[in-house]
Amino acid sequence: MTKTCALLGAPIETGASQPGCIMGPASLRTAGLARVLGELGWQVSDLGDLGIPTVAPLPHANPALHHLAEARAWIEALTPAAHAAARDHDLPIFMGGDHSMAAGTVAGVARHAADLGRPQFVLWLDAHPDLHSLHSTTSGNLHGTPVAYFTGAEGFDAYPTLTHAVDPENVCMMGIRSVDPAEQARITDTGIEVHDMRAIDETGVLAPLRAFLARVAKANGLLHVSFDVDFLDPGIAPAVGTTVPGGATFREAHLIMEELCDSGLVTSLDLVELNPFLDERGRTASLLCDLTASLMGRRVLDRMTRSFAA
Ligand code: HAR
Ligand code: MN
Ligand code: MN
Ligand code: MN
Repeated sequence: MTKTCALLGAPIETGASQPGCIMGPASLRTAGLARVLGELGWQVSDLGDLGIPTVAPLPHANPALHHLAEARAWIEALTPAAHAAARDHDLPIFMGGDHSMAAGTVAGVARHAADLGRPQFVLWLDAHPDLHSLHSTTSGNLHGTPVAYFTGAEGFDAYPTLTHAVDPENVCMMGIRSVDPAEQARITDTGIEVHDMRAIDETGVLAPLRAFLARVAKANGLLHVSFDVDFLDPGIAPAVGTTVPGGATFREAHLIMEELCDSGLVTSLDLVELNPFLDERGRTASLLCDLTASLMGRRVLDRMTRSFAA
């Protein structure tokens, strides 16, 4: 049966310090994401872009916070939209937008998992763990907070009440290389599985990924992949406001996507933090399309029939 994929744009940029992510969904469309997935045999529905109404500023005990009211409104819009997209399609793709949107997309897909009576897992591909609470962030940039929110951490009274938290044990992070002290403390407290870039240098990406996928399969879990552009090395992916040197290479990133494809376990995807204002002739948007194609079936060889035997 033909598999269905939805594209849903979330042009949010108020969670990041630099403007530009508002153009992310448009850039992914221009790069041909729908066409590429259609050529791979997916039935693609572009659901357009979500939006929020104009909101009044929300005061907060942490005076550093930027655009709290907008973040709250985006989560309110995204959570039911992500829930419906996960219910109605085999693989919804949420096109950002900055990473604050994952508070809503993951809350929504986790609600769908709960409807099915199955656990929700999250693979977090990022330079950053995004584990601040609204009280611990010192930059006040809310793209640094979604994982704490969707794992049910304290300190989110100003965000919509979370109905279905993801168990921190069901989260796996790869590519991490910029961690603030409050985030380190939360990693230690929760025991979230974090493979920083040093670990990837030591083991490669496949061993930790396969171990995580085996856990997802054993639990009959749903798997959401949240792909932050700054997971990639800035040399291949310049279109992001928060570049950190020493990121994933072209082949490390494709190998993760190819392995995820072979697993058949991925049920939803975020493509976030693409800032087209910082791109070079669309190369980062094109790379994201190609990586998504690897996740969704593009391959060089038909490996099932490949054989080195005589
Ligand atoms: N931890 C830093 C902060 O809270 C940087 C957060 C940057 N976040 C993203 N998303 N780019 O991963 O300000
Ligand atoms: Mn589904
Ligand atoms: Mn992020
Ligand atoms: Mn990041």
